[in-house]
Amino acid sequence: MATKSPVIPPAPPIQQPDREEGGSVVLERRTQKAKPPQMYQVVMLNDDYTPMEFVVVVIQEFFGKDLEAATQIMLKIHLDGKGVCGVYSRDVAATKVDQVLEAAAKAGHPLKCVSEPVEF
Ligand code: TYC
Repeated sequence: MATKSPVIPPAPPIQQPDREEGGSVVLERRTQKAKPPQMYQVVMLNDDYTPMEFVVVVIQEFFGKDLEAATQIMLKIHLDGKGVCGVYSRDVAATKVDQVLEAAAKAGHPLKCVSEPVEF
């Protein structure tokens, strides 16, 4: 006696989510992208009195440079009249300026630096 195998009905087709023609989904573009924050460079100024060694130590201490990099920056300031020691957010740059001016005043040197917005 032959046994009949059960008849399995075909599975219904799987419903796909609605898509644009070509299968791509278009996301709405934002009208305006967020601007990156304005950055500030701390510029140190040359003078005739502050010892080179003091400037190198200050650049190492407050701008995280090694001896080699700090010496290069100091020499650039000495030769060109000014040089960038670092680039930071506005508040951090202002703090760096305060720290340098305080250290210089304490040591009796006229060393000056300023912070200015970075142009791009
Ligand atoms: N010109 C100074 C000198 O000959 C050295 C110096 C370098 C001073 C950089 C300030 O920001 C400065 N002793």
